[in-house]
Amino acid sequence: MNRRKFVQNSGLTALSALIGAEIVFGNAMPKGYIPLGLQDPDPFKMFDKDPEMLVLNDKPWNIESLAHLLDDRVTPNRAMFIRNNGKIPEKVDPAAWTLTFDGESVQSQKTYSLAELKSRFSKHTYQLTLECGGNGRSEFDPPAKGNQWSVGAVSSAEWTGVRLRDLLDDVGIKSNAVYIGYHAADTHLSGDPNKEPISRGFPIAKAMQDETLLAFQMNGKDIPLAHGHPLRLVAGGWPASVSGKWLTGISVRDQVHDGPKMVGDSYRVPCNPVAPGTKVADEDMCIIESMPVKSLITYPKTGATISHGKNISFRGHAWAGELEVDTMQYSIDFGSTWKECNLEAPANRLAWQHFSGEATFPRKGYYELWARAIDSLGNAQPMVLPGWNPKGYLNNACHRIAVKVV
Ligand SMILES: Nc1nc2c(c(=O)[nH]1)N[C@H]1C(S)=C(S)[C@@H](COP(=O)(O)O)O[C@H]1N2
Ligand SMILES: [Mo]
Repeated sequence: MNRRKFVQNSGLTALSALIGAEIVFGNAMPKGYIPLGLQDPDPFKMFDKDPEMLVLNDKPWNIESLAHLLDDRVTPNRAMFIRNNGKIPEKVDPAAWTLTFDGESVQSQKTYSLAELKSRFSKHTYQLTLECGGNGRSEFDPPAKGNQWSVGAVSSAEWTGVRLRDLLDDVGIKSNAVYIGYHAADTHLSGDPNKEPISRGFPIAKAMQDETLLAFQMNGKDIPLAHGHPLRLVAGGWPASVSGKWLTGISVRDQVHDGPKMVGDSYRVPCNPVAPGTKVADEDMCIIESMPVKSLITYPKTGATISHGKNISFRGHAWAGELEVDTMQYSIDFGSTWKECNLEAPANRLAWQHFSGEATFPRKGYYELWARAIDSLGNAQPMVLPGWNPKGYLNNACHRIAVKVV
């Protein structure tokens, strides 16, 4: 029975128990009425998120983080954005969970229990940066449909699991394998059980990387439900949409995977730059692979006030998809001049890198601190919005914070 029907059919005593307090004038409630206290679950409590985070959508749940909440080196659950395309599965039983490998390019279909996965293959832990392809979408003009993410759809947690590669070796794949596609237990918003909300994937070469995991832990504990409990595909450095949550299947394909959100404008951008608002033909759209170089100032919080004569210490993280960040720069004069600041090596490949520095301001007044990362191939973040695309992906413009010196 669905929750709404259950609540509607419950008597006063049961409703009071659900709310956790006696409904004092309960006899005056219209029949079938759902008390507000049960209509609006507090998403911050439900998902254990920082109450400062922003709910962009509740059907499905999409919750954005803020730059200053992402200050930790390893992102805790409390500050991690949630991006869902469908409904979070309601019944998750790790003891009965299975993962099935199928598709044109497996030797034969094979199913593993979660327990088997954990006991038979070696465990690995990596810190992996996951950024939604649509992070930064809110700045595009003409605007793009979809969640209006600002800068907070990125995380870098520690994921523990087994290597997808080890499983593919165990299953046995044919030499014509080119791509994998994931299948998951979340359900389509329409309620149609035969429709997948999302089923994406990546080329075999990405599947074979050491860091591509079938993860069952995040930050040393069971993965929180909203982030894919009990099993999740995690492939850092690519749009986070390839990291399938609530993983139930992997199809090994002899062609580019064609599940929902692999085609059309979804996670694809014009192969060559186009003028804003252009209609782009399907064959001129390319699948997003490695994410572009980007950075985030996580301290201080934008709007910081400091007294004149003091230096301001700042810090944050930088990442560059499959590449490393090579140089980190900052500017206090709207990008006219840049100075280099400290940049650390990543904890491992595909983890974000920490930067820190001290800025000196010449006199009292309003300033902006801008941060710019440059990757190992010399690509720098653009100071303003990069190339327009129909769905507003890949905005890697420099992050900026406001600073007042008084
Ligand atoms: N099964 C499933 N996996 C999914 C999604 C989803 O809706 N269903 N959303 C994807 C998208 S678009 C993103 S950006 C990331 C978000 O991961 P998070 O919610 O753990 O931060 O999960 C990806 N994996
Ligand atoms: Mo995403």
